[in-house]
Amino acid sequence: MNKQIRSETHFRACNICEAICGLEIKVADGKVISIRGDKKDTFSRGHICPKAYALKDFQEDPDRLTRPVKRVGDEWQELDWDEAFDLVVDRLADIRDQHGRNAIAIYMGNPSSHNYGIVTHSNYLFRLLRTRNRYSASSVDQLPVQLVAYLMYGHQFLLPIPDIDHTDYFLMLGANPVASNGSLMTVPDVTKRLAELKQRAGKLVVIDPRRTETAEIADEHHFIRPGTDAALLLGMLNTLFDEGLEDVNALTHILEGLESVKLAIAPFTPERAAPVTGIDALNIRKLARDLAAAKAGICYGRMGVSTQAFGTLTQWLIQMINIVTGNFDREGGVLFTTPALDLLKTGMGAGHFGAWGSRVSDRPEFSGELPCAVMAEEMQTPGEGQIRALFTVAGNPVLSTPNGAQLDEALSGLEFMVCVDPYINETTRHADVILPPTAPLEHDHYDTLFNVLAVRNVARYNPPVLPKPNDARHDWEIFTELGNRLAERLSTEIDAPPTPAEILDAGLTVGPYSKAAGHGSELNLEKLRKHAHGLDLGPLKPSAVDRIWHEDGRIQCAPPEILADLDRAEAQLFGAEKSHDSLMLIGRREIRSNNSWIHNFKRLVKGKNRCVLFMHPDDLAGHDLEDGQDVKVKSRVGEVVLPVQATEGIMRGVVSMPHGWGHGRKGVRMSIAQAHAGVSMNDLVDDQALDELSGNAILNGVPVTVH
Ligand SMILES: Nc1nc2c(c(=O)[nH]1)N[C@H]1C(S)=C(S)[C@@H](COP(=O)(O)OP(=O)(O)OC[C@H]3O[C@@H](n4cnc5c(=O)[nH]c(N)nc54)[C@H](O)[C@@H]3O)O[C@H]1N2
Ligand SMILES: Nc1nc2c(c(=O)[nH]1)N[C@H]1C(S)=C(S)[C@@H](COP(=O)(O)OP(=O)(O)OC[C@H]3O[C@@H](n4cnc5c(=O)[nH]c(N)nc54)[C@H](O)[C@@H]3O)O[C@H]1N2
Ligand code: SF4
Ligand SMILES: [Mo]
Repeated sequence: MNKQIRSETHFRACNICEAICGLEIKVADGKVISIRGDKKDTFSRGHICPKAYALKDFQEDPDRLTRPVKRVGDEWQELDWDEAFDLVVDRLADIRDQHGRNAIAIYMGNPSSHNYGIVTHSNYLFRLLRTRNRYSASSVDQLPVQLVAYLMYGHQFLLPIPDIDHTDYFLMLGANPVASNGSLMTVPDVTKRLAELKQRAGKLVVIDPRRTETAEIADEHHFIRPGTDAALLLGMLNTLFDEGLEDVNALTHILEGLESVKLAIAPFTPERAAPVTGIDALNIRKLARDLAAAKAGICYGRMGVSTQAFGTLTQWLIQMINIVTGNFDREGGVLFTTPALDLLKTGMGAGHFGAWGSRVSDRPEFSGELPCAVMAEEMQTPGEGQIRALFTVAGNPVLSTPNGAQLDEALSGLEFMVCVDPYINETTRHADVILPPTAPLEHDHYDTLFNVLAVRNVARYNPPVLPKPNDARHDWEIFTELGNRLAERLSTEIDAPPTPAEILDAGLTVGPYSKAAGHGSELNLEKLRKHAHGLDLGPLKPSAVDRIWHEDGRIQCAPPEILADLDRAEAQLFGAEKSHDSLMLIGRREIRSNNSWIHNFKRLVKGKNRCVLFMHPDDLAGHDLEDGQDVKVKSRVGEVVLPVQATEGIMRGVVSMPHGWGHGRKGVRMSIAQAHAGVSMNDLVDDQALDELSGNAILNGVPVTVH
């Protein structure tokens, strides 16, 4: 007779990507038996993608570390937590005593922002270190977006978010949400929302050097030469002024510097942008006119336009185009969110820029972080302030940051390295000590950051799905423990922090839906607990007049740093002779990967090899190459070999490969990933070529040759 297995059902947001889908997770006998989309989730409405099952695979992965380990030669020895914490604190304190505080570097990776315990507690430790060598995945990602928000609106996280559900015209540059599920636009179920846009007779227009999954469902798609979006947007803004299409009336009283902008961009006509971008002048004018004519429209650009040579200029132009067309702070345009936990008012600093430069090549800091492209040179160049030790949290910079091979080499020369990470991967294999946290389903969850970026105001708290194993530590507990011990060692007094849930509760009760803010009923943790499927707090609403962070309450349209960068654009984008020998390499995301860390799960890597180079058939023919052949791709800094795949879905002169592969390095202990190793795109990305203004990496538009 079959034994009846009693299962329990849990609701939990997925923490893998920015879409934060609600999941229904069934558990029996302490094991996950099914994961489905939560149909009752107010925000994601049952949406789910194949990556969600990785939460089960992650939980059960025999390669995942559950106890601290110490490297002894090529071997790893288990430690108990006490020993591990003492070892780490001793080594860090010694190095700090001997070489000064900047000798210890910190790198924080992407999952840090999906893990609220890391958001609330990492600084409990890191502020004690007071190092200027702080790095994160931001400088291979959205740094220009934050910098522009800081300069224009006064706070690095005051970001206008596309009101996708109410727009009539969505102009999208360098983003592929159908594969990525959206970014700096938390939008579960994006494909359905884009279909709804079309049902209301709205339009989706995509600008991308590749005909992506998103371009496939768009009304219009224009190929663009990689790295030239600033020229396109300059041509569009120029058209808006030139043809009198401005519509800033509602904002006039809070706009500062609009006339300077008009003057500064006057030389950059669509006619000049056409040969640079490959989009003809008439189409550039039409894009500007269509956006201006829409009842409510959006101009939005993500990875493809943030990680290019003029990333900051491009992100500024996107803001300016939304402002000038009247779509900034308009329903159906782009708006600031009103999150239940208002990070801007509870601890997230407004930011600062250029307060110091990196030691070796004087790249500017932003909000206390240096560009991660300089990490290796800061490790390898002797002198005072040289990095001797590295602390990584939820990051894999060897596969994720420019010139990964050089960083790989630099890590092997460090005196000490500690990683808070569950895996021995391409980066953490260099560690002296690895401190593995509990798995996602073993701790509670709140999206501190992604609720700030969501296309609706929403809030959702989830208790743990599975019990915390004996003798395991959450990420936040690791930081608390290390912080306490380091404080003692440094004879510094610190107050023990509350738990993440207590911090959340306190934040909610001073937030915009609290009694303190005039709401009849208090939104606190207790109330959130009663709404397992999330709480919908309504659509985005105009609020800019009260929200601009600058002291004078005005939007700074013409930050001097940015206007000055127009000279560089004139010289390098419009003035330079184009080389036609090399191809331009761009990146690619696909639905079953998430950066570098979910290739160890069989169901996500099975099937044909995805780490291939896309190339136009004409370029293949021009290079005497055949579809399916292995090719050598070379850049200034490195070379990789991978199969080439012919496709007409990519612009001539452009090739594309995904990042996050390259698991074949010696010492990695992720058996399935190693069996599907691929090669790393970042072995080709140049650490010396950056967006000069922000220091952000250029991951798109890397000159390469293919043999
Ligand atoms: N060429 C190229 N390079 C790119 C990009 C690109 O498009 N092209 N994209 C860039 C972007 S946008 C990003 S965000 C970066 C990502 O760069 P990284 O953040 O450096 O890399 P990830 O692959 O996200 O590595 C995540 C690490 O976190 C660990 N981890 C997962 N969950 C947890 C957790 O809950 N706690 C802890 N402590 N650890 C955890 C994993 O084991 C893994 O080691 O890559 C960038 N690099
Ligand atoms: N499945 C999956 N989802 C993810 C991730 C993942 O790795 N896999 N990573 C997550 C992370 S960390 C992030 S930051 C987001 C990123 O989310 P998105 O930005 O939406 O994703 P990408 O696929 O990087 O989109 C960049 C697009 O820019 C195009 N592009 C390249 N160069 C240029 C250019 O010069 N101009 C223009 N106009 N376009 C260009 C590329 O062809 C690509 O289609 O995705 C998140 N979601
Ligand atoms: S789209 Fe993102 S958040 Fe949603 S299930 Fe997939 S990985 Fe998770
Ligand atoms: Mo990212």
